[in-house]
Amino acid sequence: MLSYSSPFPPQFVWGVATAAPQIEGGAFEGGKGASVWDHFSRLPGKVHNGDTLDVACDHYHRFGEDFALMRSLGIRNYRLSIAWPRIFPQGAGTVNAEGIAFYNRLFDAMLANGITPWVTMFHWDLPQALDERGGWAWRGTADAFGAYADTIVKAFGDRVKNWITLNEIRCFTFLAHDLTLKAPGRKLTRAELNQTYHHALLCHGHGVRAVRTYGGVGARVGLTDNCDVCVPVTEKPADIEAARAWFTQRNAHILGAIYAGEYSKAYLERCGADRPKVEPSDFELISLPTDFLGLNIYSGTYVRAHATTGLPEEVTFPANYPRADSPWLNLMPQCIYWGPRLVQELYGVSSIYITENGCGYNEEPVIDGEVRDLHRRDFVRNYLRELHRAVSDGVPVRGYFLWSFMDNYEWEDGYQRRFGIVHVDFATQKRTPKLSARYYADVIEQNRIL
Ligand code: PNW
Repeated sequence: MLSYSSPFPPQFVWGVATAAPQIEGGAFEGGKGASVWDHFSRLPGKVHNGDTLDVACDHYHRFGEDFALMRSLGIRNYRLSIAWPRIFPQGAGTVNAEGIAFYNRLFDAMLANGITPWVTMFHWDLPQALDERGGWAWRGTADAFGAYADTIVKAFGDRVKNWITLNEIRCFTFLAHDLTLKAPGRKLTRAELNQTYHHALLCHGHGVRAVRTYGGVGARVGLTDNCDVCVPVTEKPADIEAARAWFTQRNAHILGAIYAGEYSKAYLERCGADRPKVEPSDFELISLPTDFLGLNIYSGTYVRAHATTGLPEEVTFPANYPRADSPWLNLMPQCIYWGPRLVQELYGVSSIYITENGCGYNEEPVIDGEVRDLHRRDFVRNYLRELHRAVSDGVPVRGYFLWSFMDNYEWEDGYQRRFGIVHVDFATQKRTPKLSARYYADVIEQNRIL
C-alpha cells in the first residue's frame, strides 16, 4: 500500500479563527457602543474604499447558519472574540445586558453544533469612550479591562474553557500609535508608546487573574502574540545563533518581559529616558503563570551571522520576494517552524497553539459555484509541512487555527483583501466554501497533510 504522509499527534487541535469586529456587523445594534475602529473607519483616507464595520459578514444575525456551515466542514474548534463595547458600551461602568444575552445565544448555538469555543477577550475594538480618556497611553484602560475580563469570565465561564487574553499587542500599540496604520491612528511619543506596551501587559495579567478567579474547573488561559519571528537564512549553527539573539532583542518588551517577570536590563537601556513607568506590584500580575502561548504566524524576518564579524544582521527582502496580496505577507513557511521553536527554547513554553495562520488575496471570483484558490491551498500545505517538522522535532505545538473561517473586514484594507476559506459575497451575504475549505476539511478529518 502507498504510505501516507505526515500524521499529526492524536490530540492535535484543528480550528479556524475570526474576530468580532471583523465579522459581526450590528455595529450599533443591541446597545453596543462605538469602538475605535467604528470611529477610525469613518475618517477620510484611513481605510481602503472607506469601508466600515457596520455590517461586515452580518454574523450578528447569521451566526446560526455560520455554525451549521462550520459543522458541515468538520470544524470542531473555533477561535472568536468578544466585543468589549458590546459588553461595556462606554468601556467601563454599566454592563449592557443585551450584549451578554447575545453572546449567551451565540455560545449556546456553537455548543449545540459540537464546536468548542476559544475566546479572545480583546481583538483591537477598544471602546471609543476609553480612547477619549487617553486610550492605551492611560493606565485607567488597564483597570477597565480588568473589570471587563471579570464580567465576561463570570458570564460565560460555564461554557468557555479556553481563554486568550489579548490579540497581538504590537498591532494596537505600535502599528496604531507609531505607524498610525490602525485605530486610533494617533502618533505618540516614544515614552508614551512604551507605556502602551506596559498597559497592554497589565491587561494580559488581569485576563489571567480573571480566569484563575472565576473560570471554574478546567479553565485555561494564555496570550496570543505576533512575535517577530526571526528565521535563520541557513540552518548552520552560526545563523541559528544569530536568529536567536535577534529574536531575544525584538521580543524583549512583550514575551521577554512576561516570561522573565521584569524588563531586561538590555531593554531598559535601549529605552533610556523613555523607559515605561512601572508600579511595584505590576509584574506580579503580568507574569502570572499561563497554560499556553498562542502565536499568530504569517511571516518573519531573515537573520544571519555577518560573514566577517559574526554579529547578527537582518537580511531585508528583495522587491521580488514572493508574497501574498497583503504587502507584508512574505511567503516563508519556515517561520512556522522557527517561531515556536525559538519561543520554546528562549522562554521554556511547554504548550503552544498557532492561533492564526493564513493568507490574504484580492478578487477570488466564484466560477460555477467554486472558488479555485489553489494559491491558498498551497500556502496552507506548505506552512503545515514546516509545522509538522516542528512537532516532529519535539516543539510542543498542540494545535493550529486557520485565519480565517470566512472573508471579512481586513482592517485598513477593508473588504477587498480576502483571508477566508469560505467566500463571502458582501452584497448578498452568500457564503461559498472555497477549494481551500474542502482541502482543510480533509486535513482535519484525516489529521494529516494531504
Ligand atoms: C492579524 N503585519 O493581523 C490579526 O490578528 C487579524 O485580525 C488579521 O485579520 C490577520 O492577522 C490578517 O492580517 C496582522 O503587519 C496585521 O505583519 C498585521 C501584521 C500581522 C498580522
